[in-house]
Amino acid sequence: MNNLFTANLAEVDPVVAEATNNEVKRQANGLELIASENFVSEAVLQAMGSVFTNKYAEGYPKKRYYGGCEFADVVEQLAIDRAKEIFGAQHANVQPHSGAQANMAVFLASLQHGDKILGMNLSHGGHLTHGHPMNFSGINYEVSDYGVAWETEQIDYDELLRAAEESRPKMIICGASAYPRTIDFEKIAEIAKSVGAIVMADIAHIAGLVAVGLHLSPLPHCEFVTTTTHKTLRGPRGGLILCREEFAKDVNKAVFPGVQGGPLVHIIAAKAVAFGEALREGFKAYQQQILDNAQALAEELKNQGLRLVSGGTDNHLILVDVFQNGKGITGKVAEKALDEVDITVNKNTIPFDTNSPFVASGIRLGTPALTTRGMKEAEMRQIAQMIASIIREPESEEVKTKVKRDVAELTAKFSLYAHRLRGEQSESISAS
Ligand code: DSN
Repeated sequence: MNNLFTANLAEVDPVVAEATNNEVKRQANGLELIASENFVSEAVLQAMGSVFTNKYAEGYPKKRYYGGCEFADVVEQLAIDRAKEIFGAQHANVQPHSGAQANMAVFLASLQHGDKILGMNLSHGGHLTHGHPMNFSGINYEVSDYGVAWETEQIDYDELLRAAEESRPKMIICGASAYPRTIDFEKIAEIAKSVGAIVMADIAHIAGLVAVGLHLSPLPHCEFVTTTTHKTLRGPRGGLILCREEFAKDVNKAVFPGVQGGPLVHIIAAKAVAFGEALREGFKAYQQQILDNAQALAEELKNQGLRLVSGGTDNHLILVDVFQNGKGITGKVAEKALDEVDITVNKNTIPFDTNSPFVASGIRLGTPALTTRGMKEAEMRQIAQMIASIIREPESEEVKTKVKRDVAELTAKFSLYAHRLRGEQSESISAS
């Protein structure tokens, strides 16, 4: 037993160890362009893999249901204080296991079963938890939706006002998972006020940008702000709720015991580390580089003749219409062809899509992960050319061979977690 307890992963479980090593190689040797992914620092990885995973700590700092929580209290309080400082929030709950559970807790804290909600349509860039019929949000509440205008492919605030006046929701949900433009939280809050609704802003994708003032903050305008912690914010996989003090008690009760049991203390420790990183000098420059990279990628994709939904981007993500009303290829074909050359993207519906979500007319690209690796505008232009050549000729073995080689050459210049394969303890990832 002792041997097993102290042996390393490769000895105890070679299959999992091998899969883990293969995943390190996959991440290092490919171009990660999934807009919701990022690479955490070695310090965040270490906190996630710490002995805090052994600890039960139901409750909140200094008010726990279990003994032995004094160090769990240290990391949770640190995460709370840092989250409040980053976003200028009066209250933070750092326990949600995910963005979906953060959203679920806000619903529980502020709505009654069957209340009306108004959320952004998933196919226009919204999220499952914003009222999709297959999700708790669509099952337990009466949903209306809003979306983007046909001509601009940007949020139609007049239509949002009209929809709010018609449905008189108790809550408007804003924030998106595939929307490349700035969201006017102030205007949405004004609309909500005019119909007596509250607002939940889900900033999962743009949290890092909001943290450093490179996207408007919803905090002064919206009652509830939720986010994941692993996208632009570059922390561990998890959720976070921010609100004013007046809602603190209800939010805390909704998270625990409302929708969760024991918090993941190891993840909360890693959130504290990541939030500390976000407060350091360099994080704003990192976020600015994400934006600069997205601009460079978008411009070169357009130069290559590709159509971008809404014509471009204001944030970290780009939606490319690869289908072009049947003249091009589907998102599904594009995703697979790019995968074959080690460029990772996801197929994505575009507004008013005529293809199903499993096929989709678009692909979604984002720059947070490659920016963490240290890539800049020149690399983005090169990547845009690679993507365009694959989309133009997805069947060509000659093109695929060339692009795969180019990807290998590029990734070799920007090392990532290489020490993990060598079995070394730590080495920082390239950027920041
Ligand atoms: N799955 C996330 C994304 O990719 O945006 C949203 O939850």
